[in-house]
Amino acid sequence: MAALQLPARAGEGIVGQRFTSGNPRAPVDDGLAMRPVREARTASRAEGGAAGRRGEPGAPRHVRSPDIRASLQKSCEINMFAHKTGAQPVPGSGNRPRQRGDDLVAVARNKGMSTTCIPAVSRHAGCGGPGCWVRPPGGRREGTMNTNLEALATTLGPMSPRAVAEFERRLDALLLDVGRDLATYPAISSLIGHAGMARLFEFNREHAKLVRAALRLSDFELLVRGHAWFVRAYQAQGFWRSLFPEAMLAWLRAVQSHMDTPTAAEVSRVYRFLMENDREFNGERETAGAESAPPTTGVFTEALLAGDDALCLEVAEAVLARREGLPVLYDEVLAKAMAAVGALWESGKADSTTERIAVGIVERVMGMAATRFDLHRVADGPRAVVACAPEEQHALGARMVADLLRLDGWNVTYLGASPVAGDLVKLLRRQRPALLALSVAMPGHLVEVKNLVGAIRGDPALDGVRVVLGGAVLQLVSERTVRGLGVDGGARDARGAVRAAAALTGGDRRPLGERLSSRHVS
Ligand code: B12
Repeated sequence: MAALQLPARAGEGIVGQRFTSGNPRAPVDDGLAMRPVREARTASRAEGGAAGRRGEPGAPRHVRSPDIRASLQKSCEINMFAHKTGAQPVPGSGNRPRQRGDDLVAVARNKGMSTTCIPAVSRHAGCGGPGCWVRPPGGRREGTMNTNLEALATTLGPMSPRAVAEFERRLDALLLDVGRDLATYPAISSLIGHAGMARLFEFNREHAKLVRAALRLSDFELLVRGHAWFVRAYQAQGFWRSLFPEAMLAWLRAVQSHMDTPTAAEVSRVYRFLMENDREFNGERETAGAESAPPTTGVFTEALLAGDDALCLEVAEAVLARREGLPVLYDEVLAKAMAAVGALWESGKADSTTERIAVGIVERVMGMAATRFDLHRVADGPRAVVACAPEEQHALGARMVADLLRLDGWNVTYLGASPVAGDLVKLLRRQRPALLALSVAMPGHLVEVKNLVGAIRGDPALDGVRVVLGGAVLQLVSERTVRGLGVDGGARDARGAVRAAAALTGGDRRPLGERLSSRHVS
């Protein structure tokens, strides 16, 4: 097999192609994250890689190891179970190759649940195809409020490095001032409705991080998308529409009183823009946030929202019984169910307890799933550190990436949520891993990524560390912005993370499924 031609580390103009997803319709879905599309496709066919699905020409033959036989038997049992309980036999148990979702059809019917939602599990994040409700990578819909404002917002930048630095330096003082200003505003309690002051302060803090990210990364489209999200989501949390221009006015005043005149003038442009276009940021008219309305949910999601941990575990077992069960469970069932939970929270249809219960159940499911595979440290495997970005609390995705890398033979150190940047760099110096995988959900934390990557690049001892980025934030930011962070690559799901890791570090080129199935223990 021809050796992979890896492009130089940065700036070869293929960042978009480095970003892999499990999506069969995505430009590159073959684990060859670093190659140009045409080359990657050809090689993928030659390797009988992920492009060759079962039953298709060029697909790898199904290796019937005892483990896989056990899995198949388990799937058959589920089909038989559904059959006996009077449900339709699961299609595909005969001649047709089994489809993703079949096992779930069986479980759902057995539970007397609707099956119309099942296809949700067979769709990949960001494919933009019918039924896909996750924003396609960098995608937005033409003619929406966002598109117009995003175009307009590009005229805001770039800001001078001095203005950006001063805004960052004064951020705590600005936050205090804005908080005080709004808290003493006579009508504040009517403006924040039932949300409470804590929510208002959270809004101020998150807003500050967003503006800081827009300024530092010079991405004003991100500012528009982020602010549109705030207006939509915080209204659903109880804020009144008219709070937003009031809050922007408080920021403008604080900027003008705390910053030097020339730099204040630059940053004021941002606040004037947000105030002048306030009516355009009306949550009602915001349609680009397609993620807020999943048309399909799925059995797992229904069970998760109902807090039915037993059913969640049952569905997960059914998914695990398939080939590539763990990656499918992670990327297509758990991640999508959690995105649906988030969409409901964002639109005010689910509260924070539903979200926390869902996190707890997903953690249990992951704990169960991990016992079915050999995830022990591979002493002689390549080393990886997997962590959230500093300040980032969304850790489930990072944990999934850590599990799949372990499954793929990596020797993983998992740090989880919110690592301290300086300590992370010290750990990298001690361990000298081949890979650092960083997970980010909130756009504000991209500044932390940029700082961290800067520290790594500036340290000769860390020359060999490749950095891959992933997480929900990739649905919000442009390729240009990701490129500007200095990372080596990335992917939109956990399977893509494994492929990108292999591609970046010259790892195993066998098809992912083949590599993963060799570590199935039950
Ligand atoms: C659960 C949750 C929380 C939990 C997290 C608990 C935990 N232990 O992780 C808690 C309650 C702490 C939380 C807090 C907040 N959250 Co929250 N949260 C979520 C929710 C519902 C699910 C996240 C999740 O676990 N998803 C499942 C994982 C598996 O998905 P994932 O991270 O995307 O990972 C997949 C891929 O991205 C990829 N991947 C992930 N990491 C990596 C890394 C690499 C290297 C690679 C290659 C790939 C990769 O593989 C994974 C598997 O496919 C999301 C909704 C959503 N759409 O994501 C909101 C969401 C992310 N949260 C949101 C917000 C606003 C917040 C809060 C500000 C407010 C709040 N009260 O909820 C705080 C901020 C916390 C902080 N500073 O980080 C918003 C962010 C919106 C935005 N545009 O900024 C979201 C999108 C909700 C929404 N729809 O509005 N949250």
